[in-house]
Amino acid sequence: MGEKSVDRASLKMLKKASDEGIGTAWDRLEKQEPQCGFGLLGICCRNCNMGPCRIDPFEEEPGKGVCGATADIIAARNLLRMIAAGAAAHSDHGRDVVTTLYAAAQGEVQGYQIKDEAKLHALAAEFGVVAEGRSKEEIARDLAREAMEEFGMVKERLQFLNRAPEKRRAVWEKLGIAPRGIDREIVEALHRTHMGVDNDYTNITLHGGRTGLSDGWGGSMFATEFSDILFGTPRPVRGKSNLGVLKEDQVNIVVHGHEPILSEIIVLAARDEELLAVAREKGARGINVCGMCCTGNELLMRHGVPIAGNFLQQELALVTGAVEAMVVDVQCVMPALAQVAKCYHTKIISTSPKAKFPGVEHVSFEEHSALEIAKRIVRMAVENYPSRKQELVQIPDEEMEYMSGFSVEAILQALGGTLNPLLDAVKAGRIKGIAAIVGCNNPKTTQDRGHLTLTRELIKNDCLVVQTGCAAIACAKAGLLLPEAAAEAGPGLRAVCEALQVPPVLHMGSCVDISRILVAASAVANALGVDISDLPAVGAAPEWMSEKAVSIGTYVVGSGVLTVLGTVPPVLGGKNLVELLTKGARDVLGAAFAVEEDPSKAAALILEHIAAKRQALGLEP
Ligand code: BF8
Ligand code: SF4
Repeated sequence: MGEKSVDRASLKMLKKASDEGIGTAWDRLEKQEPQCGFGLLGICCRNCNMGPCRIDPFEEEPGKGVCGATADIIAARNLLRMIAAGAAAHSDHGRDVVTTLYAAAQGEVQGYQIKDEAKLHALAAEFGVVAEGRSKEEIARDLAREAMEEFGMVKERLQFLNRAPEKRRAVWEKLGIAPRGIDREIVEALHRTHMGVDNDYTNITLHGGRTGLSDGWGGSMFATEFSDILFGTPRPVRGKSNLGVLKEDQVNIVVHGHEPILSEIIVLAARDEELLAVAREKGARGINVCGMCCTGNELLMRHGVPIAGNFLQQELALVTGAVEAMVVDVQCVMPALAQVAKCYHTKIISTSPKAKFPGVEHVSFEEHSALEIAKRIVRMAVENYPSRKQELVQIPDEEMEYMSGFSVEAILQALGGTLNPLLDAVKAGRIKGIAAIVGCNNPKTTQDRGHLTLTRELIKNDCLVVQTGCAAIACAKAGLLLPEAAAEAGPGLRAVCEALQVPPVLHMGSCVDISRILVAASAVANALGVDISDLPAVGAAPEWMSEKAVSIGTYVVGSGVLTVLGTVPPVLGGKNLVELLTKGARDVLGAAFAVEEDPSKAAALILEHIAAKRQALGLEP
């Protein structure tokens, strides 16, 4: 195994974990190696009980499963199931936000309000909900009902598709991949991959495109837009990042997972005077709520709440010995946390009925008594403070300031209300192109190195970088989300950033907020009168690991943007499938996937692509 991380705080905690005999994801990966070759190539199938079947990639006569499935069919089915799981995760998160808005509109919940009325009205207009002469609650209720229908089979096309350029919508219609209903596409993906249904790898992959699009232009977009209505649309804000945000003399609560519905209310509860008084009684100077992973991104985007780290730091946060409670909901929450927590005083508190651990305290969170429950959770953390084992406490001093909160609305405001300054900069070549660098950490590759190397190479070459998810947290920790980081940018980008007082790397939110990037890309394409696939734009996921990332990559390619993956997806056993994903897709979608494990080479590939797109648009390369 190569170097584990480029993050000094992570390295310090890895050393501490090893001294204390605590295994982490890196150690468990080592124990898994060598990983199963069939699995890595995507050519094992257990979709029915005639199997499991696996295809020998070295046999001369191409192998088949018992049912006759070829390597391409098996790999395509496995890929579609990954996309469906990823789309389901994002969209079920979206559903919870829609349900919360509905309940808030009915006055049935504690602690939630309609914060962004302008967005509520904009969305009401978009969905044809009458707003005139009605209260915001009435509008929100009807809007939420409209959204609920988008998940099912009442409608024939997702409403948000209309945000895409006309040319892009025509591509989707022609290919028959315009999503109808969010849940419908996910269910159909499971149906098609059942034994003996869709036996054509191209047809299976096309539905993968439709399922992915139902995430990006559906479930994720609802998660983003409705969260903005409930919690406010992000505006530029500053805060601190990395494990150094944990406080030696305060009650540390880490909120980890994805949905802002829980974490927003925990932040509120932690300000409760009575709980603060109990904390002081227990000898703590205060209550310090920090984020982890995407729920942390939601909080930092809207409130500048400190973020303790990205995906591979969840265990390491516990290893500091200074976390009283880690409160988790759904997604990217490692089962290992329960084991690591046992070595310290930390309480893991699960809150979603969908996501429990054996032997871990569960406090079921539901929006109707949200504030009460949140206070109960915060109290549990506060009361745990005296149990801290001082001899095990070691908080790394790494801490870095960030600037975040770049919603599309905030970017527009920074530009002075119109896209023109950005378009002019792109046309004049001060900004060569725009790269969205997103996604996870993966112990198969050095933590944060892919994100940082690629980002630095691109800004140095005058590409504006937009980010979400764990990639954005990596850059926050490295100081790249500060206006001062423009010093690392090429002269053109640097001048633009200095004039606007913005960083060269814009943090646009959590992974569902990649929908913000779709909206921005559509706005730019519409302003130029072209398709998204004509733009000098790329997507990249240098360290991805999650099925959600597979869904994202699929809808980004489906939306017309080249997507460069830094860890190899499990499809290589399906040779024709690989051709389709990396070349064939280009002919029909105007974009495809590329895989490049070396971030410097990925940067070169991206810059070449951007230069070609600029030339095609008649701009200086
Ligand atoms: O949704 S980037 S490791 S935390 S999957 Fe998970 Fe990946 Fe992080 Fe956020 Ni996104
Ligand atoms: Fe084997 Fe076909 Fe069954 Fe898959 S669906 S396990 S390839 S028989």
